Amino acid sequence: MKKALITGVTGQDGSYLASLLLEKGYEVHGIKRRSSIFNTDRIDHLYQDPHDEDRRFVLHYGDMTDSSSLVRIIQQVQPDEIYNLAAQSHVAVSFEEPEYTANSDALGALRILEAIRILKLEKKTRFYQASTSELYGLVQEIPQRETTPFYPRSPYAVAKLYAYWITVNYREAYGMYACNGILFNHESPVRGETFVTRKITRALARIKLGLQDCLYLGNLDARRDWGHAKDYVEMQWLMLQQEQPEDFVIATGVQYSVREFVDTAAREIGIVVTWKGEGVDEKGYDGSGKCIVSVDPRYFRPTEVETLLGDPTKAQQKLGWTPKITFNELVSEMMLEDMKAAERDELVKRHGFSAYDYHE
Ligand code: NDP
Ligand code: GDR
Repeated sequence: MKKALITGVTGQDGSYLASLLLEKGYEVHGIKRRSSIFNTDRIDHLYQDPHDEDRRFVLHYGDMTDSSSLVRIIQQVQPDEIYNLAAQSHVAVSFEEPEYTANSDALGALRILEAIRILKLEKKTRFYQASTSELYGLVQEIPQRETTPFYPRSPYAVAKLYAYWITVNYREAYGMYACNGILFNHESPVRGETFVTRKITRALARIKLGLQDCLYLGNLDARRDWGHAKDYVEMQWLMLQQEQPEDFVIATGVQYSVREFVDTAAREIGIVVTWKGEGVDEKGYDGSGKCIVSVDPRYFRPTEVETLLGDPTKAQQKLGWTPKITFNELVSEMMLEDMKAAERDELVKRHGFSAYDYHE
């Protein structure tokens, strides 16, 4: 039975990848970090009792900033494959926490690669690095492909640039099977709530049910190539199954603006969007009960990535990979799940909890 180790297993991609690898018969180990509250919501459905001798899903405490924990876990697990998904992954937050972002996202990748080398696992353990379209930043070519020059535009992207090159360097220097997936934005119903897509679907659902009045956003004209996380983790696995390690762009090849995402999501639940500045007052509310979307400059970034559009030709030709889930299907699934969550919240707000419910 193959063993895989996933850093960032509690995140969006980690949860989809863990499911996929368990379906494929792997023994899956995940690294979670210590938190004062439960942080395993996305993988609770995969939980297996530690007393179960046949369990194939095991969690370990560790942190990307703590080499000793990483070496200990890798030594104990002796994985065939490591998927390095852990990161401070929010671009805007990286301007607030640049040093921490560099430590976890750049040096974190180095720590894993060094652990593989120190433990003499270079020939056994294959390594996947979660690289990103943010590397292209101020784009030098449209669409972006594997050969497009990088121009990172945030502390997050600069940290990921280091991780990208250290992965290439360990492949060349030590003959390791190490590769980069340069993934364009991918979303899902379990996308973090502060990324723009999930922020939009969550807010529109709550506005529809009267739980919230207004959705405040930053740059509405930013354009992204949005795919579905479920499709993209399949590619992460495929990249580690090739004869030779190589880097791949993973994208849909289609882009939309943030404004178009809002419109598509609003249409999905039949609400009308009123944009601030179009017949609304300075609070962004026109009193008509319509959905109000207002621009708040606090969400602008010091340096913005205006447009990203990937060219997935190499992945299509060499990995036989094409995304299955369309943009409209992605938005529809996210809207549906956030409507269900808002309906639950609205029910609680309307009826509250009673002692009777509690004891039942
Ligand atoms: P998430 O933010 O959903 O998940 C990040 C994961 O990393 C979480 O499990 C988080 O733990 C963990 N983590 C963060 N810091 C540390 C640390 N110091 N030590 C250990 N674990 C840590 O990201 P996604 O799942 O969306 O993305 C996965 C990876 O792919 C990331 O590296 C991201 O940068 C990259 N990427 C993502 C893209 C996307 O569109 N989603 C596109 C391109 C690249 P916790 O749950 O406790 O916060
Ligand atoms: P991104 O994703 O920065 O591309 O990084 P995000 O969803 O945060 O932003 C996409 C675009 O939307 C604009 N935007 C807003 N963004 C947020 N978060 N909140 C807002 O209110 C808002 N309004 C407009 C942003 O300015 C930006 O242009 C994601 C992460 O998953 C990274 O880890 C990953 O590497 C890249 O995708 C590929």
